[in-house]
Amino acid sequence: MRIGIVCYPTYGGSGVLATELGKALADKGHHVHFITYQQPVRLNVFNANIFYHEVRVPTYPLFDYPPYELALASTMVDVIQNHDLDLLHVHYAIPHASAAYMAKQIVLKTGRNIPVITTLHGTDITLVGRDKTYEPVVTFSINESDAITAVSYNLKEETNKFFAITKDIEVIENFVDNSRYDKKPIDAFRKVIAPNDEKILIHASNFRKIKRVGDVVKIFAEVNAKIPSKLLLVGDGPERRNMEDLVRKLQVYDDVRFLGKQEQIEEILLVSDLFLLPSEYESFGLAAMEAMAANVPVISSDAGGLSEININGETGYTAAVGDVKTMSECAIYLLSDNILMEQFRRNAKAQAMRFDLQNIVPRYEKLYSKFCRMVCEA
Ligand code: GMT
Repeated sequence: MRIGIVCYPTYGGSGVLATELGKALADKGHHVHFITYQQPVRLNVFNANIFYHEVRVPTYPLFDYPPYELALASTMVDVIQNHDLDLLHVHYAIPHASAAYMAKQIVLKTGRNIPVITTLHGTDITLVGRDKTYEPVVTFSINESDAITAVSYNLKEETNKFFAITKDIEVIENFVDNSRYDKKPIDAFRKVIAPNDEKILIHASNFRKIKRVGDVVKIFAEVNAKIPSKLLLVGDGPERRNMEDLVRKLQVYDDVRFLGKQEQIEEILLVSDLFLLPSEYESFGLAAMEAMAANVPVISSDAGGLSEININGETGYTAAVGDVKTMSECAIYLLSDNILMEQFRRNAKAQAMRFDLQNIVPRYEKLYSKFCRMVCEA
């Protein structure tokens, strides 16, 4: 098939998932056309089946707000027509679903009905989309999509709770490419971070308030008081500065490393012992799933879809949002018991295997075939 994928090209989970999906589809022989305003960060391989179309937004002195959505819709039309696309798959509703609706209407005038599949990822529904500024357009464009998917049962529920959705939402969970983690941890790397064999705790996110990185630091300070340990903070964002202050205030500065944005996160995860994700909300928590693929158990909140992937007492532990005490106790308990730790590592990997790309990508292919047939035959 010839598939157009629209996503955010940045480090966020929705862009990562969309890019990994495109790469997996290209490996299976599909032609994948990425339509984004920048080369997606995970699009770092050459594959003859992958095409990249940059959305350019011309500026003009009149525009305080350059109309990105129009440029995106026009680029979609161009790619649909000139590359004979079979379908468009847009990731993150805002503004991708409404731009896709517009593109669909334009090509409809030329007698072509292109199926549009919208995948909801989280904040497009739970945070941004619910805002009255966007809600009517989000509801409309989701309903106008030929198929809607959500990355967890929780997100499906949240979407139906807050929007008047008239179609069934299919849950297709996020996936991870376990083969990327099939390598030996680099001992020298672990030695640099933890020269005295300290335990390595890790967190990765976009450092937005919703991630509660402050809780990560507080949990680490509790652990660090009992167990020799290091904390790796991967990513960057608005809370970074505050976190630097907090690690100083809690006097753990020497044991915390801010690594910034990292492309090769698997190398870092493979030397880690415990992943922390105490978020206020996660529709899924792809970062935690990537940790599990690297045999790393997870201590997380039980918000949103997190308890669908992090099984309490099996792949790690979950606690209520903000319950730093329980999360710290669980971390200390697990890190203190090598046998339990080994079991949790195996459980985490088994969970990641359940969410392996080999199991999930065929579900998207099935959906594509179904909607291509339905829309073309209509
Ligand atoms: O977590 C973020 O702030 C980024 C956001 C995104 O849209 O890239 O992540 C969302 O989508 C990911 C991929 O489906 C999910 O794993 C994250 O849980 C979800 N984030 C939230 O729901 C807050």
